[in-house]
Amino acid sequence: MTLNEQQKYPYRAPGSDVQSLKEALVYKLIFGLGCPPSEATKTNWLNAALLAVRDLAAERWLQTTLHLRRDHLRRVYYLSMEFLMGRALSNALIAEDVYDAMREALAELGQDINEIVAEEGDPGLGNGGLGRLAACFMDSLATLRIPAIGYGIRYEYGMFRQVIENGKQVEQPDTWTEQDIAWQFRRPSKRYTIRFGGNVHYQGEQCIWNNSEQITALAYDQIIPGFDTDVSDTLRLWWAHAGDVFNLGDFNKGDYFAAIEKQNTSENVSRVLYPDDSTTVGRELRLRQEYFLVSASVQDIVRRHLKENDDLTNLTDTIAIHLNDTHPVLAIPELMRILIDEYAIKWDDAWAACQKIFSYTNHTLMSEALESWPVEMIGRILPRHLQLIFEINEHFLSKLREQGMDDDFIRRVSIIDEEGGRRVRMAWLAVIGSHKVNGVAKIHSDLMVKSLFADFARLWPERFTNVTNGVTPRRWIALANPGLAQVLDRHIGKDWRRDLEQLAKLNPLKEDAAFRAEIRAVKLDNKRRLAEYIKDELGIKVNPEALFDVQIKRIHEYKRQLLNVLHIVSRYNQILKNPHGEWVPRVFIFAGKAASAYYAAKKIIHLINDVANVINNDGRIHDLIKVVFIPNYGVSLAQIIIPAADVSEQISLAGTEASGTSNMKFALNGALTVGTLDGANVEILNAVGEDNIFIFGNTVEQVEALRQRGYSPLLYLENDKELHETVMQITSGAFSPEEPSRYHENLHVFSDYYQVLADFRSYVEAQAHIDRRYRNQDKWVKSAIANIANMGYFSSDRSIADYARDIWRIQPLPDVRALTGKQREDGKPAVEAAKPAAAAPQKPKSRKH
Ligand code: 26Q
Repeated sequence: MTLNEQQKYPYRAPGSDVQSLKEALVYKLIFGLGCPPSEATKTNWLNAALLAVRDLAAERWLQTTLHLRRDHLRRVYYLSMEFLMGRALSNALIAEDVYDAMREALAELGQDINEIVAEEGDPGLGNGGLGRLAACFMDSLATLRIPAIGYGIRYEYGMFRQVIENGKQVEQPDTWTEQDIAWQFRRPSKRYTIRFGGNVHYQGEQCIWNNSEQITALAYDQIIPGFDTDVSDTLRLWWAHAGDVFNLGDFNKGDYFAAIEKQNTSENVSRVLYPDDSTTVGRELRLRQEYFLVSASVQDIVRRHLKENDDLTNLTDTIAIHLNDTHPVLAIPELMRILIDEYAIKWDDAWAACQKIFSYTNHTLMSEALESWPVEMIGRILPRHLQLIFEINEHFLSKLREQGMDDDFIRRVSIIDEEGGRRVRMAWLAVIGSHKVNGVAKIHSDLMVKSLFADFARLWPERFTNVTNGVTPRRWIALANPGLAQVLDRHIGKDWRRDLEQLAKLNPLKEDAAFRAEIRAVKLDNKRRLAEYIKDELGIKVNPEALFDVQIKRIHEYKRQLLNVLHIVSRYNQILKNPHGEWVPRVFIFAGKAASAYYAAKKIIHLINDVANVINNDGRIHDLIKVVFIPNYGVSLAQIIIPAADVSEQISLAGTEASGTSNMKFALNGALTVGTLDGANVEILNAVGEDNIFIFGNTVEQVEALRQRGYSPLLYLENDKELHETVMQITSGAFSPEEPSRYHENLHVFSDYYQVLADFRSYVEAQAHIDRRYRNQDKWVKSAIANIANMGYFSSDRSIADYARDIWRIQPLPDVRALTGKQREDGKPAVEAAKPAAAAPQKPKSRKH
């Protein structure tokens, strides 16, 4: 807090030593939660710990805000329909550097920190990669001292809970808000009216939007503490409240239930996350959700700007808004609406501002996942925005006509798709309204300008760029793999947490047998931890000495879990034929959710479980293969599984996986990748070297050539006996004897859109190569170390530094401590910079390693 603030409103800042934390825990239990310590449940202790560590973070958080307000600094706003944050407590303890102190404090109070940490639910406010990327980015933004606010929706029901019944996925509601999470601040004063429907008319120049249905967006804030810095950022999640629709008219008519019903439909907006990341559902409620997020956020952004500045003339200096995929792209017409209709700014000025302010990340090239909405639906729900979209399009197209572009080109780049029912192409709107558009891995960004956005890349080549994804080393090593973290600390120091390129120092240690033994021991420990989890959850015993082969991600045809299953079945067959061969015992581990309406993906889950059931119970193979499907994949489960993996399966059809991010987490934790030349695998290959990764399968060019020629899956069946046998077994019911036709027609192997059969042989060869390599443990561990050592580039800190420099043009905040030191004439550091002295021991020196 500032000096003035401290004098005016005296307070005692919390301490972070063991004794202070103990006192804080007990204080929070009694006075925060009204709970006698002797009767406290694990959840009570969890909430007390969350409140105590929140106090530690809150001061720096407010300080960041005051600083920004005073200096009118530029901020980044990251708009995303999804944030998969993972558990908050453990992360905050790491960021605040009080993990060990809190462990001791809890222990002295008779509590085990592991149990308390595990008590916290894992808010599943996202589908997969895109949502987790947003979370890694928030962590890096704060750590890099970049002033930022993430905006999202506080869904009442996040991603469904997955249970497996008789081999099949069953979805259960995720009621995460029932566990009252002490980490978030409710902000009753931050509320905005969001309008839907109604009609528009003009009064002179002025456009009026009337008779709309209205709901209220309420803010919930979460502190994002940066690691080893005095800066904290904010995640602001919006929650829908019916508020004003509870209208007097209905009440007076005595129609109490009509009023309640209306309230329910309005509040539906933040009720549930759409659990589908593959096809755009086209549901009206989803469109309402997108607008709800966008409208609340843009209103909040403009309000904040006007609080800190006199008018809107310098808006483009103070804000950068980033669109995480097209889901929040209505932010563009929403900002246009506010500037033009509410602040009477001229069209050209408003549009120029938008183009400076917005940037957009594309996460997929697959046409079925590209958003487009019927013109009719947007017109009904957002009549003013439809007008604005048409006008944006008209301005854009008329310029092209002036430049002499032909009709065919105009038709292709028009925001409105006129074929088969008029639709608004959201990606087109995003490209036209942004100054930068990026893909998420080199190959993906290249393909993006060659395929999806080829026409736009001809118009504006400089607009398109690449920012390869990254992952935060704080969660994905320090938290998930404490054993590895300790080894790293001992050998290369602690700085890798903030500067992941430090890992390169491990390269020479490959030759050190003692170091290799340490790395092996850590891996074995992690495998034991996972084996225990599998025993507890599934009752299946797996051998931690076996090779752990892992594929965990959304279940989707393009990710080709089916290819993995075909290999397992063919390996099973080979073992039965040659039981005394040199087989490396393997545990095949799967986890992942299928969209609830995605029939083929659900069938794949069923098949994995059927195959597991037969193989796991076949005594003839002497446990050489175990197959496990671990239910309810999410961030917390990933933290247990990834550090235990020997092999990471990244086997999507080349050209379909934009980047992948679990591939990075695995390699960073010393797993070797078996993968296609797709997404970030290509860059991982370059980083770790071809001896330390198993690449197989057709390239993007070969995939395309096969498609052009007319892909024929039968050809592969005819030419590969082993493959033929495997496919026939599955489709004739060898793994589903109680229902032999279960996989008759559902596996799509005969259309095989994702060319599973074409890559089968090369995949099986790569797997044989893996066996040979694994038998030479020394060589294997050297490769594992090569992976860890060369993953420095894939830190989300590097990604965010790229975005900050090339896209957002934003500087990190200066170190407040250093800055205030300079401001004083006597050269002494200002009090503002230091923690208040009384009862507030300065952050332990260990912070500065
Ligand atoms: C869209 C409209 C309606 C309903 C849902 C959606 C929707 C929701 C989520 C569409 C897509 C998603 C998620 C996509 C996603 O996670 N993509 C992944 O993004 C990662 C981060 O860039 C990449 O690493 C992955 O390759 C990419 O698949």
